[in-house]
Amino acid sequence: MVTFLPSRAGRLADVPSFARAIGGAESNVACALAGWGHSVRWVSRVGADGFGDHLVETIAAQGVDVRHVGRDPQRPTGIYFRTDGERPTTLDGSGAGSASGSGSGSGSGAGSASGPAAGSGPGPGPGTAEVVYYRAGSAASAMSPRSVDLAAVDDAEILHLTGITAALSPECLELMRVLTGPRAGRPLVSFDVNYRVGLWDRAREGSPRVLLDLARGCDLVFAGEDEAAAAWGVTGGPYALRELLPEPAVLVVKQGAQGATAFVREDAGAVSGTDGPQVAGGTGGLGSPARETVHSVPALRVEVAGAVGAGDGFAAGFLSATLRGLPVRERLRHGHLTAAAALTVPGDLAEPPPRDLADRLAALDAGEWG
Ligand code: KDG
Repeated sequence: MVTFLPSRAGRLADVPSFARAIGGAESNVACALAGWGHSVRWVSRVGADGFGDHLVETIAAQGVDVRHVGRDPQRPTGIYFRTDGERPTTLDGSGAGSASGSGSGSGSGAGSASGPAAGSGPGPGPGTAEVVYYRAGSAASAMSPRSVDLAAVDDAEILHLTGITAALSPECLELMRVLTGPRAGRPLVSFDVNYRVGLWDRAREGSPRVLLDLARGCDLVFAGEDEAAAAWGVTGGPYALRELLPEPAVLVVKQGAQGATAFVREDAGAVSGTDGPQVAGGTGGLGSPARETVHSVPALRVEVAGAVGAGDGFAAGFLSATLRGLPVRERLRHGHLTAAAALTVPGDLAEPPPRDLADRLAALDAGEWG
């Protein structure tokens, strides 16, 4: 998506101008991974318009393979505007707790409307950030199992998806069901729940409950405690969420200011870790509870310039470290470090921390972290 960032804080109605930037959860993750030299492909659809050109050119310039990004001559590229709250924001490195937070919290605050201004209701009070989407009927919303080349999607070690795509249209939801479903040659599937309140119409089929079904089909799931509460009504901490979502071999629960907790099943294959205490989990399905390790890492505290995109940074850091086979604790730390980098810039896209520095920080002793 093209993102418009406000020139100053205040209500959308009062902001005089906006700067163009790029956003979009999946492409944010792709750019961060490419920044560390991973080979990354972004598969999507944008309009055959100037905004589409801008997205494709900018994302390609980050080193991402964009050859499978379709151009739609009939539909526009999705865009959105957002505002900054009036209240200064101080966040932990996980990105939780802001009006628009998208960090190691869930980012579920983003989103007030899926079409032009629809549903945004009365103006927000001071301190409340607004997000207004103009994406109903966008090129991306027309993606479907027919328009996406499955071979291009599956030609990867890890396929990363987010719940935002599922909310865009019934066709997109159908695509997400295919991508998270069983099929020959499926790579490991990673899924960031990314519950965006404004994109879901609870009344129609496809309420956020559908995100739970999609998550159950994936190998590695990122979920914020706050979004799990909002979307599925589950409260009670990471173990309660694990109980609700026992299927993924790896479940990362983002706990905002507290940090993040990863549950990693022993039989997780390529995404399993070797470190951490073994605990018996009731997660192995009928009759055979799988054993799993549980790891918690506190978040970092940083000065926040903008919270949106921090959750994508977290996912990118965790995925990069997973691809490199690092211990689970270090995967979580890479997640926090990359989220922290995203929090310190106003837009979604931040330069990821240099890899050697991040590796050194991620390997610190427990007492030195934070
Ligand atoms: O995670 C950041 C995204 O929320 C933002 O870039 C825009 O993809 C977006 C969305 O639909 O909210």
